[in-house]
Amino acid sequence: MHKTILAAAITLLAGTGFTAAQQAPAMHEGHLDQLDTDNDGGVSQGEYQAFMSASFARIDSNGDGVLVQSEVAEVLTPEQFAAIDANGDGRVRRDEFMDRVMRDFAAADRSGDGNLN
Ligand SMILES: [Ca+2]
Ligand SMILES: [Ca+2]
Ligand SMILES: [Ca+2]
Repeated sequence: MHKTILAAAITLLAGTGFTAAQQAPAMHEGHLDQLDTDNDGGVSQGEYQAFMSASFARIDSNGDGVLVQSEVAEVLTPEQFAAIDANGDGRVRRDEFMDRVMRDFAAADRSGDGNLN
């Protein structure tokens, strides 16, 4: 799950200002490199959070702080959307989104050191 949402977010943000510092973002195995903004070889919780926060803002095309199915249609499958929509009201608030992706971060951080690498 975390990989699909993350991959969707990276694809979405490729070519936007967020990745402007990268010349030709590698879209292969090295996905996480794009999130490693301090280039220490790992993606910290803060780096991940900043990326996902930017992703949320990017997906929220009308800027009302809530994602609805029509906004995520090109990014997430209905199943992914439903998984993020914790209370099942068909709307994903920023806190629902961040809660979900930060739990994905924790799940992905197998070594538990607060860094993905
Ligand atoms: Ca880093
Ligand atoms: Ca919205
Ligand atoms: Ca909701």
